[in-house]
Amino acid sequence: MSGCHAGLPNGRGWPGSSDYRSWISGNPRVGVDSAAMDHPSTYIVIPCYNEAHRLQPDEFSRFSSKHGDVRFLFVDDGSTDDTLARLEAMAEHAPRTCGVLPLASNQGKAEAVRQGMNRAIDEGATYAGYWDADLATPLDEIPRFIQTLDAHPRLEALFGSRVQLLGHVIDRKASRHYLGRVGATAISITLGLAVYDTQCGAKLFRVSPECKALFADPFISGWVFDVEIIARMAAARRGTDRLGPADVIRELPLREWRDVDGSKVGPIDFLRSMVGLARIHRRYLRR
Ligand SMILES: Nc1nc2c(ncn2[C@@H]2O[C@H](COP(=O)(O)OP(=O)(O)OP(=O)(O)O)[C@@H](O)[C@H]2O)c(=O)[nH]1
Ligand SMILES: [Mg+2]
Repeated sequence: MSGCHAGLPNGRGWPGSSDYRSWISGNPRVGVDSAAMDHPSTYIVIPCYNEAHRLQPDEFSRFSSKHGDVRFLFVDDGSTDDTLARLEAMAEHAPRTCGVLPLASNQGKAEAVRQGMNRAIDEGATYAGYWDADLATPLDEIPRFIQTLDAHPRLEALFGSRVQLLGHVIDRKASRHYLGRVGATAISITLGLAVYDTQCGAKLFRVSPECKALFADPFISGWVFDVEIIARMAAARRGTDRLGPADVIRELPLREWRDVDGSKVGPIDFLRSMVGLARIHRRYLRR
């Protein structure tokens, strides 16, 4: 049997099936080594919309050859190019570490990530997160995310953060950087939280009932759905004795991040994001 099936309609045959479950619990018939079985299973959702030209199958297979405990779940968001065919080929080539969840139509990154996270959680992931398909954040950062969640049981989520520090390579166009800083300041004020970078496409969550709730309902904010996740967490914990987002989310400064050409996010999305922020404030943060 294979761990993942590629591109079957409605995820049919995807590892929700009972034989997949036996795979993740270490069915000896499929030869999963015991080290991989003992380690928490991490799912990384990769939202893909018309990514045929930016996908780097070799990079995924290089990473997987070293880290068989990390599973990639590619969500094809109704792409109109060859993305789905390319993803299916990857999953066929590496069924233990790659799977494809095809969405029938384009629904936007937020919904694609949400669908992927729900699938990962349903499949029994211990940690689940998402990563941009352009690999602006290299896959080699993933193990550090896993190790940090392993080492700090109090933490519920890790957000990759693009901070330029000596010895780190953060290669970002100046215009994107400065616009990003304006947006980040608005976000920080809206949340009332000293967060530096909510918009980096590299995040990992500890799966729990609360994590499940964070992704249960469609987001109302479009591209700033990452901010909405924090706002949902804040709203759920307000008035309880539980620690707030500042104590359970940590930003992890990335050692490497490089802008990759072909971004689909433009200035109009910046304006839409500001509207999204206002919606988030109204729905979750106004007291
Ligand atoms: N599902 C979905 N994903 C999208 C859509 N547009 C972009 N994405 C995905 O979102 C991720 C980020 O998209 P990019 O176009 O690289 O965004 P970016 O402008 O580079 O954003 P930064 O990397 O944060 O600067 C990629 O994995 C895309 O495939 C969309 O309409 N739907
Ligand atoms: Mg990008």
